[in-house]
Amino acid sequence: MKIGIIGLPYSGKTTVFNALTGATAKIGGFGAPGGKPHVSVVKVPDMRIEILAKMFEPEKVAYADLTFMDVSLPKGEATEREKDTLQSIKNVDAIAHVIRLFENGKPPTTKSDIQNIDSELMLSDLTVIESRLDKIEKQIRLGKGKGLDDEKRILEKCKACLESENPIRTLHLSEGESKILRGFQLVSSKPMLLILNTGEELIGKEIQDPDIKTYLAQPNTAVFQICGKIEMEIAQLEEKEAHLFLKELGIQEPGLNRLIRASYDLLGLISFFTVGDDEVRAWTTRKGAKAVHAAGVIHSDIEKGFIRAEVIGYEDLIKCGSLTEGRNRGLLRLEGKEYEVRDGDIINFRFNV
Ligand SMILES: Nc1nc2c(ncn2[C@@H]2O[C@H](COP(=O)(O)OP(=O)(O)OP(=O)(O)O)[C@@H](O)[C@H]2O)c(=O)[nH]1
Ligand SMILES: [Mg+2]
Repeated sequence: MKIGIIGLPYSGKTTVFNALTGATAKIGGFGAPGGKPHVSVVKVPDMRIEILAKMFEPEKVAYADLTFMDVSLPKGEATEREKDTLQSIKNVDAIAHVIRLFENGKPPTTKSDIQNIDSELMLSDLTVIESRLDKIEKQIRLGKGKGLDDEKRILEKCKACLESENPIRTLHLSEGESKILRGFQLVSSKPMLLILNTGEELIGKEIQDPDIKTYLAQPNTAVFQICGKIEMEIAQLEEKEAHLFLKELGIQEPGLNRLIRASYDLLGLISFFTVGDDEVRAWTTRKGAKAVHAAGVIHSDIEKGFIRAEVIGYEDLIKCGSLTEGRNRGLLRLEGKEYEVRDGDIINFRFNV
């Protein structure tokens, strides 16, 4: 999974990026050298993996991972920077928009910052959609419009949404409609995590801002609060020291852990596990995914050759202490293709290639 961090200049994108990933990218100096976004891959912390590793003592332990991309771009023409930013986030799964809530001589301008970035995203999508609709109409005039009806209808629906100044993520789309739109990589259709980057004085206090509340009521939108500056400093300490520091400041959990939960919720993701002497591993899939699709997360051959899934819930396995005991108690059971995977399921896929 990939999350693109965007925001206005000096909102603290790189600071937040460093806080979340432990990277040491340069602050106040735009992007990485060469004009590329900063990229960092972090493992998704999960206590369950650690406990399963104790039970199975595997050769290898693999966590799910998450890629962050900080799209702080080099100084240049404002329009060029915008274009590059939009290009960079076309293939992310979610957008994290960093908003300055700390004072930097000027008080925060939350509402206009949110609107500013959203307008950019919407304008970019509108251009893509209008250009495609023009082409479709031309095809229709030439009598070659067969099979383009669905695409035209859904693009018109998106266009109307954008023209009423709502991002596409606020539309309720069917599975089929989403599929048609996927190829366009529309940036305002991506789930949005608003990152409220606060000053130290707001650590542990929930921000009460009516503009943020209104925004939050939209579908596919979530809010996450962090004091980027402090958490960046903490992320650069040794683990033990970091714990002490967090405690002292009254921060319950490092930003990364909280952010991961927020993004899993926002994206409707769950984890399932595969276990064995060779490897204990976490995988990510969507809430509501069927066993056969979860198999496809591991390998397309397992999806194609799916026979059955042997499943036990995480809590059940812990209660039983082993797979054998789980089987004896009937908690480790066989499920078919249509079984809906639950968060924490431990699965062994039986398949045929
Ligand atoms: N007080 C305070 N200052 C912060 C915080 N986060 C960032 N800053 C300061 O804001 C300035 C810009 O931070 P960056 O992280 O470089 O911001 P950016 O959004 O990546 O900036 P560009 O890449 O240049 O667009 C720096 O001077 C930071 O020290 C914060 O939480 N509190
Ligand atoms: Mg930056």
